Amino acid sequence: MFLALVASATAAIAIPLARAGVHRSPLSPTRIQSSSINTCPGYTASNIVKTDSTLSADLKLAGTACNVYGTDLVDLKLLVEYQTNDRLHVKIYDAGLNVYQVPESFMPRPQSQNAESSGAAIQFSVVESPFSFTVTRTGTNEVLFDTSGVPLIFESQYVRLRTKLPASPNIYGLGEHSDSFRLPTTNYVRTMWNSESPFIPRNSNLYGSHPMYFDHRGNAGTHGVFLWNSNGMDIKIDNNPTDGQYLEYNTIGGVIDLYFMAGPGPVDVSKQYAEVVGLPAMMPYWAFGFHQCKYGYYDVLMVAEVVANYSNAGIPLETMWTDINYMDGRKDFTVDPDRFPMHKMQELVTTLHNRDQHYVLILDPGIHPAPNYPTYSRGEAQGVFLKNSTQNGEYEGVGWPGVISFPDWFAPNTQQWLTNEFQTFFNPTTGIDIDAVWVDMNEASNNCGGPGCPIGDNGNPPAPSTSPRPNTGRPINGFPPDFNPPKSKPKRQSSGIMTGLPGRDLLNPPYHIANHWGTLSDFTIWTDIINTGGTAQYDTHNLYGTMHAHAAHAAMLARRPTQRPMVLTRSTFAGAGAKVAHWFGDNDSNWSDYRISIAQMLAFASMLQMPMVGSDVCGFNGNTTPDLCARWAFLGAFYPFYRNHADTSSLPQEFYLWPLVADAAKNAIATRYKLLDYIYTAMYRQSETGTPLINPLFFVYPNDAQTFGIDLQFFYGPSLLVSPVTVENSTSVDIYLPDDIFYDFWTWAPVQGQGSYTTLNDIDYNTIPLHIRGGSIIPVRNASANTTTALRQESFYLIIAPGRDGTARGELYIDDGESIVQEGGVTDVVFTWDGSNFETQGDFGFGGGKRGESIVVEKVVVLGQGEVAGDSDKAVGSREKRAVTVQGPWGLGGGFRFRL
Ligand SMILES: *[C@@H]1O[C@H](CO)[C@@H](O)[C@H](O)[C@H]1NC(C)=O
Ligand SMILES: *[C@@H]1O[C@H](CO)[C@@H](O)[C@H](O)[C@H]1NC(C)=O
Ligand SMILES: *[C@@H]1O[C@H](CO)[C@@H](O)[C@H](O)[C@H]1NC(C)=O
Ligand SMILES: *[C@@H]1O[C@H](CO)[C@@H](O)[C@H](O)[C@H]1NC(C)=O
Ligand SMILES: *[C@@H]1O[C@H](CO)[C@@H](O)[C@H](O)[C@H]1NC(C)=O
Ligand SMILES: *[C@@H]1O[C@H](CO)[C@@H](O)[C@H](O)[C@H]1NC(C)=O
Ligand SMILES: CC(=O)N[C@H]1CO[C@H](CO)[C@@H](O)[C@@H]1O
Repeated sequence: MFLALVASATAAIAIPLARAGVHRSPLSPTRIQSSSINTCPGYTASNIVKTDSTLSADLKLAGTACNVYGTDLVDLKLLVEYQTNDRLHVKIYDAGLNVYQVPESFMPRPQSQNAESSGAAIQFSVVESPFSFTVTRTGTNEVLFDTSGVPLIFESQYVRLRTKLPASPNIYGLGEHSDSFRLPTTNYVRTMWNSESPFIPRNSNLYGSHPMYFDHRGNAGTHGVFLWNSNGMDIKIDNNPTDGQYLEYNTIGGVIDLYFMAGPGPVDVSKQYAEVVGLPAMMPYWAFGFHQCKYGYYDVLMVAEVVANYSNAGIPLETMWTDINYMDGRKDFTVDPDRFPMHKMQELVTTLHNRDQHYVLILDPGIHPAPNYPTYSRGEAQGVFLKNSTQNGEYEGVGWPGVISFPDWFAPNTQQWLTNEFQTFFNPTTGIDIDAVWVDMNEASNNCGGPGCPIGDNGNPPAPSTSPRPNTGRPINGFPPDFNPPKSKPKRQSSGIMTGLPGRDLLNPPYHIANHWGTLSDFTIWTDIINTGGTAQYDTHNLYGTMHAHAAHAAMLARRPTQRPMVLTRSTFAGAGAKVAHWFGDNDSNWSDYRISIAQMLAFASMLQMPMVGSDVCGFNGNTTPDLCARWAFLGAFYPFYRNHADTSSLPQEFYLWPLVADAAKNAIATRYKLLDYIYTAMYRQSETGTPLINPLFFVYPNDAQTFGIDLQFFYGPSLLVSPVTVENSTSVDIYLPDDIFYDFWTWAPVQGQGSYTTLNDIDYNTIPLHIRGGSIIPVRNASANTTTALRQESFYLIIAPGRDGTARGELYIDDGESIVQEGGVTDVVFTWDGSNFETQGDFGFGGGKRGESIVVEKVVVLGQGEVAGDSDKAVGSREKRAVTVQGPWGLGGGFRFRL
């Protein structure tokens, strides 16, 4: 949630007036001093040394320094590594090794496997003077990257590198943003600077930074380019008659540390990117259940009431969340003694657990420096907080509890301190036994970022926020009857190697990135604050949220060492998916944000290797409407992470509140749950190989140019095409069907795609257009259930959807759903269909676990075999006629086969 906006409506927090003005102003245009930037001399390469798998060279400034946005560095080094046959690493860095580089402690860089350049899929070549380089695809000589357009600029506070692109390129990625999935190619700036961004403004930097793009060229292949640089930057995509089409990096620090991934297909690029930043973390099975949250559940009874109301409405609720309302004065690791007393919180969690439901609480990074607050005093004693750069005291900002100190994730005791706080407060017997944790505000949000804080412009210190706390006067005693069921000092920056050049202006660098708030430090930790070890927030700002989330992950792991932790974080950096999940922040209850949520999911899940993502269903800010919420309930059922969440100032939007929405949600959740093992299998595959669980259409049809821009339809898992209604009050949607055979998921009718758009009409609010791609075999649970635990007792059936060649293939992975090490064995099978023979092959190790869960396949239905093939009649009862059913049951204790 966003502090300032809420505060202005309901809370007593002081927002300096001048700053409030800043954040409403539009983007300040980047100041390009074009008169002098054109005089930059570039570099000359010399001493080129080649080995079978590397190339190195010295780069020397080729003339008089232009010093446009800092001081030109005279001596650079070039290092090129053919790391694998499909991955090329190109690094340009200062010979003195002073310039900041993303620390290995944050994320280790991938090791080179020393591939031979002669066998590599992409080739590097260098031009010595003026220095430039190209990367080309072996065999076709397609030029993928070419920096010869303008000279390299490498200054103390500005680095520029430009590559030529083909005309009208298909560029994707560069998250996090709320722009189109295929990025604009004219006058487009993607700024990387993590920021709290209420209403997820378009054309702006949002909560995360992932300087990774996909360049898809249809038949000519797909490649990816990742810049391993955490500094603030503008990535510009533009064209003009002189320079043609280009992409240009403009960073305010760091080095050029590029990874080229050769593809040749889009899925290959995703997998190769996972090799660079890490395979995504596997999530617990229950995390795919339906989640409910709202900022504004003002006491523990209300939380219980929501749970009870979901059961009464017959809408399965897997996990209940509580926002900052539970805290005492908004302080982490405390409970409001009146509204959320510890003993009632424990009763709540015990009851939820007895019902096989789960519970999650929020934490913010900022810690209120209060005298009788043990979390703070323990942290202070261990030196875990960022120090003020001008004085010896702690650096202070403003957050929900009022004044806050910020943990320094680079300090040696910070992890230990946080782990101890988790062990104490979330202790299963003496504390609150949460199942996952949610970390917010970690960009880091600072309601008083900028000189003059924490004393506001009006001269008053900020007051703690206690909003909203309506005085209900009700005693906190019994839950609703229907809730209980029958069952150290900072170091200076110049000391270290690669920790940052000395003498820079860390608050106001001469090159202004287009941060939507204004200056770098606005609404965040001042960028001149120095971390333990000597790096500056100026350089590490974009890592803050991920480091917070990683620390929470380690702390959760310490609590439950054998179980997969789930951590949901708002702020991310490239590679965060290796440990944590993400939601897309404070969107609006609005059709535009409903639509853009698909593009955001596509970029993160399919390209940026952060598959466990989703937007707040029904919208966070503002009031939703029943028709939007009903449609969103269904769309959200096809996000990997499915949570309804709203702001405190928004009207309640639990699914049970409107019959239209309840009806939609019931079918949406039932459909999601029946397909849960299918998506869990896809998630497992991504966590093992990087193969994405969500796919844009062009990942499946890379040569079909009509798919390249589609961001309102997507493949959920490898085989299910989701085509939601995207317009208010509409009951129709134009969908693109590639030239292939599909089957309507609901009616099983075969649908021949023509490589064109077709209009679907009469789409009720309690359904969503869903097509199975021919060539697939999908495992489905026979029936849905009220919890994912109960779901696992349901048997399976398989749907075979033959492709045009008559064959089909599918997979099913089953494990115990939560353990890091699967001691009970796993089932990981491939189903194949050759047109008449069905076969199952793989491992059959999962025996049903301690609860005796189902591993039975009841039946197999083969689509496209029935008498009414081609009929798209939706009449109930005609479905079975469209398929041949082969009745089991078969146990998945071993393979089974049959012939039709
Ligand atoms: C739960 O349902 C009851 C009965 O419909 C209603 O009065 C109450 O407001 C609901 N509570 C919440 C928090 O939705
Ligand atoms: C789910 O719960 C509802 C009531 O809360 C109940 O009517 C229904 O039978 C339950 N479904 C299953 C499959 O247990
Ligand atoms: C830095 O420390 C000085 C002296 O204690 C204090 O006046 C100032 O407010 C501090 N600034 C921040 C941002 O904490
Ligand atoms: C959606 O946004 C538009 C434009 O900002 C606004 O006019 C409209 O009221 C919003 N709709 C909802 C449901 O909030
Ligand atoms: C959708 O329907 C509602 C209720 O009838 C109406 O208030 C709203 O204006 C309609 N929206 C559009 C875009 O037609
Ligand atoms: C499968 O589900 C249907 C209802 O959806 C139920 O009638 C049937 O008994 C179930 N089969 C098994 C074996 O559980
Ligand atoms: C119209 C809409 O979708 N709601 C808002 C969501 O956020 C964007 C970016 O701020 C706004 O432009 C929309 O008005």
